[in-house]
Amino acid sequence: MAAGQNTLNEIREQPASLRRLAESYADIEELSRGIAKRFEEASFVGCGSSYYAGMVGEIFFNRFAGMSASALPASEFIAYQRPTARARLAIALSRSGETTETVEAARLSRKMGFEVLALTNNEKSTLAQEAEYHLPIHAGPEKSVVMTKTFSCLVYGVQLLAAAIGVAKETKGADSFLRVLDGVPELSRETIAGDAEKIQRLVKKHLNLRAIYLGSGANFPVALEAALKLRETSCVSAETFHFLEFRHGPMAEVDDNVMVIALEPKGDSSRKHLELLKEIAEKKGRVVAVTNLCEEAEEFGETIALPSSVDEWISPSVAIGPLQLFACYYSMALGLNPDRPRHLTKVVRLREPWKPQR
Ligand code: F1P
Repeated sequence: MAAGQNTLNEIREQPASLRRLAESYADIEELSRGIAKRFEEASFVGCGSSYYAGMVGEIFFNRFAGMSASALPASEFIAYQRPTARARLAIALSRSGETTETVEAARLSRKMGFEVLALTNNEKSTLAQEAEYHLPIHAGPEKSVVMTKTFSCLVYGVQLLAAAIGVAKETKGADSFLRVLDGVPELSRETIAGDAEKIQRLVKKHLNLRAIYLGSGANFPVALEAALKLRETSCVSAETFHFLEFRHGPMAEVDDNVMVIALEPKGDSSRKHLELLKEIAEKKGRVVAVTNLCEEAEEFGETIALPSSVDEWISPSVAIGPLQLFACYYSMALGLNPDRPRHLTKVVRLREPWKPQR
């Protein structure tokens, strides 16, 4: 199979994976009601892309599920998390369900008296077997080392779960958000079926520039994931900042050797974000905005279009698609194979699992 074909296929398969997930989560009300009743806090843990999906989960749980939530890389959770008096659910995210730190974080959670909910793409995995609750993400097999459709499914899974818990708790806005989430598979299809040739042209135009990604709110972890995709597939460095933090230092880096990829679905802070992007362009930075505010953004930069109905809340499981394509084409343009990046393995297993001294 040609280099990159697995990754490309898996990116394109994600609307179907998301649809399968939506169908299978149609009956999560009972689990959600149980969580709503029994737990006050949620701790998301994972590694790499799965950790970033957990960061998305933190934001949606705080916003819609009416639970106080936090996210940590599994290794940091093992090192620094302490028991709490409040009823806590640990939510462990992992494509493989076998990553050493994530499995150990789940075991430690249970020792500390938390219960564990696992979201994985492998029902037979250690994590799925050891957790009190397991929600499969139904992404289908992923051959590429890098996560694409599994990331989108993890994100969509935590969005659906947050909304369903919110409905059980009668949290403001949860009901209508759950209905809007129905549209995600179709919006993802529309977005990915967009102008692939344009993305390839943008890659050629911006190859070998320094890469900076910007995002805000629930789209900040998506910007982290987009940058990680570029790093993993193309072996280049890529930084990520919260939108308006960019003026507080990083702006000094901007010149015509810098591309700024901005994740800007319409949202409450769009006007402020567009002002910043304009300033970056005035300093000769090359702006590429993933946005549905195309008319405004095209005054100073290039755009990758999002469907008009995608707002900042629905965006995380939709807008990542074209950025995955960008990273994949970038890698191929450099003559690399995004399916099997150097130095990376699909599952990180530590030879001697690190156990905290407690
Ligand atoms: C986590 C992960 C992946 C990454 C790489 C190594 O895996 O960090 O995000 O792509 O292949 O492992 P998992 O716990 O989600 O299986």
